[in-house]
Amino acid sequence: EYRFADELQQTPDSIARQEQWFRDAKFGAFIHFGVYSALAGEYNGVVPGFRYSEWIQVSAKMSADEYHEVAKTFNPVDFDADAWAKTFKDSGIQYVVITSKHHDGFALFDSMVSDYNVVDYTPFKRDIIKELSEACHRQGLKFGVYYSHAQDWDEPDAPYLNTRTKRSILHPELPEDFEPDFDRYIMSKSLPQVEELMKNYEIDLIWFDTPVEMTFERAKLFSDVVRKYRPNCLINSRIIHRGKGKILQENLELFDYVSIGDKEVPTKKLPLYVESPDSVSTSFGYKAKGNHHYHTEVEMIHRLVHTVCAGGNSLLNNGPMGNGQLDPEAVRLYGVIGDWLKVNGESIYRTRRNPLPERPEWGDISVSKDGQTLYLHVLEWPEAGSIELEDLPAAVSAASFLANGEAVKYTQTGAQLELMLPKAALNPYDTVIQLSLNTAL
Ligand code: H57
Repeated sequence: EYRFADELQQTPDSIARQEQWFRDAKFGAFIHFGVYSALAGEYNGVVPGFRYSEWIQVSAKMSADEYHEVAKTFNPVDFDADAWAKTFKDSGIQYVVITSKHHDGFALFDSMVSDYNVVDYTPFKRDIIKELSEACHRQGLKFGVYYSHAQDWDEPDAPYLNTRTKRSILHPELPEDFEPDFDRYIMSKSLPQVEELMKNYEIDLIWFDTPVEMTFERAKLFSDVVRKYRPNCLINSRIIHRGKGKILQENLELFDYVSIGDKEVPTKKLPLYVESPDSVSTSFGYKAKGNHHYHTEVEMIHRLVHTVCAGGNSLLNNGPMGNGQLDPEAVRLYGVIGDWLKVNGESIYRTRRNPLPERPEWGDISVSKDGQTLYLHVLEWPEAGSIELEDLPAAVSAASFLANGEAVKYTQTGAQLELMLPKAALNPYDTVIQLSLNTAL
């Protein structure tokens, strides 16, 4: 978990960049797609216990050469960027972030810097980043790329996250006295590839991940190249910070918003604008076998609501399959969220974090940007027939269900509000009540 000091201040530039679209968007799709998608959690009959299928090169102890043999057969023939973008659009998603290069080092775009990419290295030969960026923009979706700027298991010079990732397994051909040189890797691959992405594609956001051995000076090289080509492109905090620990004020010039821990759902309101990298399942990459399960419908909607009410976006991951089709269970769960948003979207999009001091025990609270409308998300329907709100520093002028506009009976005594509710919830996941206020909060 992150620790946030209340006095941290994002730069005016970062706030302005976020306000262009990001703070209103709330719901994005994260996509983990690559060579590992085709393995689907299994290599040579072995299903490693580690839950993330995108880590199979390490968890199945594959050398880089062995992984290359799999990469050479990567051929997602059913990939249809327009079909993906339409599915996301129909589910209420506002932006898409796809792995342009994960820790395995394999790029999903046409790179002049390294031919270890989908166009030059595989029979598929199509530029997935180009096709998907264009399809997303045609649908009016913002488009972002994940890029692993520090870890790269294909490059002997790149640093590793932990001791389980062994250079001697990935690169047995290296002499024993091999001295890795991180800056040589940055200057020869990761920095020039980020420059290619910025120059050659329409990119609205870049999602760096796992900044092992990332100093301020190194991270600044990346933020400078992003700012040089695409001044409006958002940068996430993992350019320099991991998904845990303390955020430093002096690093806030390097990024625009904070990525909290993987699959972390914020439980209290947060001082900086955040994004939660969530997933529909226990893995990010597609997994057909092994230690793996999906979230339920109710979990999905509650996770989105809590994230938004704490002051952030949910970047909800799906792992497409090796044939290029989306995972049907991910599509189904996105659809459930999308159907709920079609009725209740006003309580999510363009809202701001809960302005009251506490989160109520029956659910959570968001507020319209102008502070005039509170949205009460009743996540646990009360058996008692009523819910209460304490410490409400404004008079209520009207209360109604967002889904059908029907009035909700209430009594207000000072800062104490009681709402009388029917026996049954209007929605099995989250029934939203909107309160009009006489004073903006
Ligand atoms: O891309 C997703 C997510 C957004 N961040 C990545 C993940 O792949 C980083 C996750 N880091 C997880 C992690 C922490 C320790 C090691 C992995 C094999 C056996 C054990 C490990 C790997 Fe561990």
